[in-house]
Amino acid sequence: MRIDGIVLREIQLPLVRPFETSFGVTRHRRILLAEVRSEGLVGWGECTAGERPYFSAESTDTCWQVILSELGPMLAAAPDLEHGGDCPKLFNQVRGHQMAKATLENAIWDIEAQREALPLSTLLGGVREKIPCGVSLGIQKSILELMAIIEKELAAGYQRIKLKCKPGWDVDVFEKVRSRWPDILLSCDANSAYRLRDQEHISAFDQFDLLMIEQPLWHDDFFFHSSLQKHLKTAICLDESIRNRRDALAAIEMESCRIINIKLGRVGGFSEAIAVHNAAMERGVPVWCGGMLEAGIGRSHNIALASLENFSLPGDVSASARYWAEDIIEPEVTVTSKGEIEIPAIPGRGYEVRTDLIESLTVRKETIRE
Ligand code: OSB
Ligand code: MG
Repeated sequence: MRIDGIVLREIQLPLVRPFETSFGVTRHRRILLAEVRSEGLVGWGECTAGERPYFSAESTDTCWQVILSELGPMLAAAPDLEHGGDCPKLFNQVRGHQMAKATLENAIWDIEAQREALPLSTLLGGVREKIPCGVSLGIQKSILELMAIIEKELAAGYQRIKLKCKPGWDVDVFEKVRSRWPDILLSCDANSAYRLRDQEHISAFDQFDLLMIEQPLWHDDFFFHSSLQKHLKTAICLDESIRNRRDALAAIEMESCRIINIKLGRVGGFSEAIAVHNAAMERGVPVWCGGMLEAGIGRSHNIALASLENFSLPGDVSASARYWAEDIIEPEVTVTSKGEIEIPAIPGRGYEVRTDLIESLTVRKETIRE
């Protein structure tokens, strides 16, 4: 495919309510969108980097810089690009910067699905017609407020509740939630808030029958998660630590986790996400699709990815309205009363991009051509 041009832009979008994790509070998103034009088709990519480099080393601004100065020009000049799957090799010389790479690679898959007139999920090898959904609930001002939110999300049908946690917002919270809802699928996500000295404290989580404890220790660690997992009944799930297939293999081999969260941005795009998925499936390790407070384009890509067979646990991909007053796609993402998202069965990403709305939200824009 010939690349005719890439428009990189930043949009700003306020969240309907703040989202607090152990690493900070997000109120407004600054999201990069890549619009790749090729032979009459337009593919979209959404960058999942945070505003600050707190989840990983990348941020909205590092991605802007790397796409403009390195990856965008490489893509615009690519001699014989045919598939989304050709991108990792094309970008190989640039080390790291997975979220920046994913922004462009995913746009190429988006184009390829249109070119082949296949639903993106089918192009990726997906087998599901709908995906099971959970919600990720940020740290709240009080347990009472959290309980009210859980009540609402369960009534909406969501199949799993994930609680963000950190020292001081963990055991007491799990205790209250578990005693009110003894049977729900419940998990927690520490985003690396604990250290080895907390091992006894984390072991106390075992009494709450959690589906998993997500990323309790360092963002880049396998070794100490492996030793912690030996002391826990509850499965550890790794998020931040898994940047590629090799990481997944190491984590599985070392028994650093029993479940893997796959995020498109964190692993560098659809190709590597599929590779992580396959490696985990071959070894009997279930995966689920994580979220990064995406707007509609990223959300639609997550939905397509989660149609693959081994995405057997409810993920963090949920309805647009939980995050946005108005999403940048049409229709917005909705969840059935059974807590499922139906995978669009139409060619491409399955949702229209609202270009006028995007234009009005744009705060900076650059065009990249060969
Ligand atoms: O660790 O899964 C995470 C949001 C921002 C950064 C990291 C994480 C999250 C979430 C939200 O948990 C998931 C969502 O998009 O709903
Ligand atoms: Mg996480």
